[in-house]
Amino acid sequence: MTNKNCLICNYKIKVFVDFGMMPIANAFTKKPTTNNYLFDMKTGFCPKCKMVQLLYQPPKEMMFHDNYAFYSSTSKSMITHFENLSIEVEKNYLESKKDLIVEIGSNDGILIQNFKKKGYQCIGVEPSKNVAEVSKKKGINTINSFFDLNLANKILSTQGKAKIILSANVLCHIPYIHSIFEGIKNLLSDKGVYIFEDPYLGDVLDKTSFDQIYDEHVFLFSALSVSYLAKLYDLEIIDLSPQVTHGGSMRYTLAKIGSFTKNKIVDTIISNEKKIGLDQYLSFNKFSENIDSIGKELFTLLSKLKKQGKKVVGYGATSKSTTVNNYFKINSDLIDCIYDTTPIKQNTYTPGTNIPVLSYSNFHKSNPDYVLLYAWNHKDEIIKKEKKFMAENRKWITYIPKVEIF
Ligand code: JHZ
Ligand code: SAH
Repeated sequence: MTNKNCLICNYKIKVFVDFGMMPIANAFTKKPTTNNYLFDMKTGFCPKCKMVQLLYQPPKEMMFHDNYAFYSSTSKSMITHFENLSIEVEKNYLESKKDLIVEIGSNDGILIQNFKKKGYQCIGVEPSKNVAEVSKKKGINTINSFFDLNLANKILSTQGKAKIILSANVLCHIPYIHSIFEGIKNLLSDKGVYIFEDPYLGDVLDKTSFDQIYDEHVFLFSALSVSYLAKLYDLEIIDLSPQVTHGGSMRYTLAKIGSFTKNKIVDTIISNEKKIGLDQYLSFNKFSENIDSIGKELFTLLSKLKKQGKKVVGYGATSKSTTVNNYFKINSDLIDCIYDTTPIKQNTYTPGTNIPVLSYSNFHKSNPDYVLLYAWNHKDEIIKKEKKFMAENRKWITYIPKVEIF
């Protein structure tokens, strides 16, 4: 059950990595099981509009529901990142406290809470009930639904046009992206902006961060593919800003064509994308080879450490780890357990590989020899936090951009 044509422009997609059957990345189970829902995970490139995408994504309700396992505020550096984003948005685009700000995929309120504190009119749209509840408890007006054209029109008829529409690590999750863009086109005021950020294709290829590919991430954007998409809705990219978050992201600012002066960086980044081949199918062959070498090296290293009787544990039961573990066949024979700070993930088993996920509060008692850093995108924050503990003759293992012990 795969889609052979591009979700953006309907052109025939060219496959570049076939991950095989994969579980839902955040489907942690209460008991070990071999009975997971699996889907065929293939990644493809559209030679026409340059969009990188999954050929199939599980139904949205299977991924985003009443027990969604990812709570945005588990990272201190992400809290700071979004606070800084709100300062920039206020400085560059907001004019009056009456301006309406709508955030798509507001999760526990990590971003929109900053605008609420500043006294702006705010709406968060968040379909996963448990995280939406956290946002509601913060006093944020949160609509517990999926954003689409219908919801955009409903907000428009009750609240009027939005000055700012935001989404962070959300747009790349949504296959019905045409409905989202139609909704944004209607809801956005003529002098409004849609600002979103998502993992950046350029970084994914450069760092071989293949684990950004899992069920939730149906798209991997570039400025090239986003500008094609925006144009279909009379929007254009007026600004781009590379971010270090999630291992390398891009912040895109979109507005109605002609309503703002375009920052020069937009053309610079687009020409650079052509230079590095983000518009060419051939560029993805190397990526695919790199993934396989990382896999072989990581599996060999973990098997060797196991034979030597070393204790290896994981750090951060990330969504990304589901791709790593399932594609490379890393299970509880190689990794004793994974420690994580998120209560809903604790005392569960990883999807498809049944590695126990335990409370972070036990990490320091566990006395590991090696710690596999699944949450590599939070490396700076985590290394700083664990400096003292890891100094006691323990080593980190990473696999992005290459397998390394440090
Ligand atoms: P983290 C999720 O990806 C899913 P994930 C989603 N698809 C997406 O795009 C991004 O987020 C935004 C834990 N942790 O941020 C918390 C510690 O235990 O890499 C999390 O479970 N100790 C929406 O899941 C996990 O690690 C710590 O000190 O790949 C991190 O998940 C820190 C910092 C985190 O996102
Ligand atoms: N913005 C936060 C949350 C990212 S998690 C951050 O950057 O950390 C992705 C969120 O998007 C989830 O909470 C999920 O429930 C939500 N989501 C998925 N599809 C959506 C849709 N159609 N409309 C709004 N939110 C959606």
